[in-house]
Amino acid sequence: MAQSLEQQIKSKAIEIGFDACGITDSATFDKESLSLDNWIANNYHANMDFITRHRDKRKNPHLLHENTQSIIVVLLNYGNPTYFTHKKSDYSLVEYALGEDYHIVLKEKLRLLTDYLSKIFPESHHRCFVDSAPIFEKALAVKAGLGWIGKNTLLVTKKGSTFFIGEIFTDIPLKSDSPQKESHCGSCNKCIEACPTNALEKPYLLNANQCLSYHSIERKQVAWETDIKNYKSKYIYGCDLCQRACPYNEHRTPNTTPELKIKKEILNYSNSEWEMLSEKAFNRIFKNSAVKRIGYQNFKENIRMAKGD
Ligand code: B12
Repeated sequence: MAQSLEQQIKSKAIEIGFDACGITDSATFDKESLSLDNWIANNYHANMDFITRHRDKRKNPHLLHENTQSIIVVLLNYGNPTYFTHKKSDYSLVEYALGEDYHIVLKEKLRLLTDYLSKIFPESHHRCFVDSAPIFEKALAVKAGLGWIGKNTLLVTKKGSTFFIGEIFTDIPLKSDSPQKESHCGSCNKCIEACPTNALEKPYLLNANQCLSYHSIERKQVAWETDIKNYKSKYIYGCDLCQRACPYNEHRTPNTTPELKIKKEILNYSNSEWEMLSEKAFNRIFKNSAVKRIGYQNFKENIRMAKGD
């Protein structure tokens, strides 16, 4: 039997290297917008001003890309489960940052998929996004049937949560997948218990002011805020504690994307090599990495904090 158009698109996405692909419509995000407004009103977003802007576009996908009929959502596995047992240093970077910048890696793959769409529908228009636009990316993935929102607020699948989310807004009308209706977290609260700063105030609610990932990646100034300084963590970039505690991540498979493999210095550097890291070495190691975005000074400060100086 011939494959449906939707099946062909999904097969192509897998052929390109994505791990999952689902399709959903472009309806407005009314419920999620309300949650976001409350979240911001409670100042849970800390200093992430970008999240307070373009809320109209976040709510209504049509304002982001005119005539959007369908949204193709993809997942890309970034898991590197052997990192912890193989690394030489006590310090850690989060798994998503061990290889090259995911924004670029995903966008290149998404472009291959839009080339394919344009071949079938030469008159069609598309836009690709990865973590850089006002979009409810996790909610979109749930709507496209790819997983559920876990108590750690991340998109979780039965194969774990170490997946990036990317999407294509297109004016091609496509049949939507059934949304994932239920959470499979059950009575498990391991992610909440694992957070050393109680950033997960309750299931599904993250207070960024308390989140070590926020502080180590998104803070504007070099110095850490005094009230968070007491929490010792060996992470020098981001934090994966709530993900590592998740039982669904126990059996996650290593990613198969060459660009997301662990850079050799990240694996082989000793404590003292990280502590003595020069700006030149920082720029070389993190040349094509998302880590470069935080800058040398903030990265050094993260190392100083992790060392406990
Ligand atoms: C801002 C942001 C952050 C902030 C805030 C995190 C957060 N939870 O919002 C900080 C800097 C802390 C952060 C950290 C991380 N991030 Co981030 N981040 C984002 C970003 C840009 C926006 C997220 C957002 O909209 N937050 C606003 C709040 C309101 O949203 P929310 O917490 O999801 O709230 C929703 C739910 O709580 C839900 N809700 C509320 N109540 C209830 C009740 C129930 C029962 C249910 C089911 C739902 C529910 O409604 C809310 C609105 O949708 C997205 C990209 C994007 N455009 O979506 C990436 C994104 C979420 N981040 C990502 C990653 C990888 C991370 C880190 C793992 C990185 C790291 N290792 O350090 C950590 C994880 C920390 C965590 N537990 O969330 C990935 C997650 C992929 C996945 N599998 O889910 C994303 C999707 C980027 C991408 N394209 O791949 N991030």
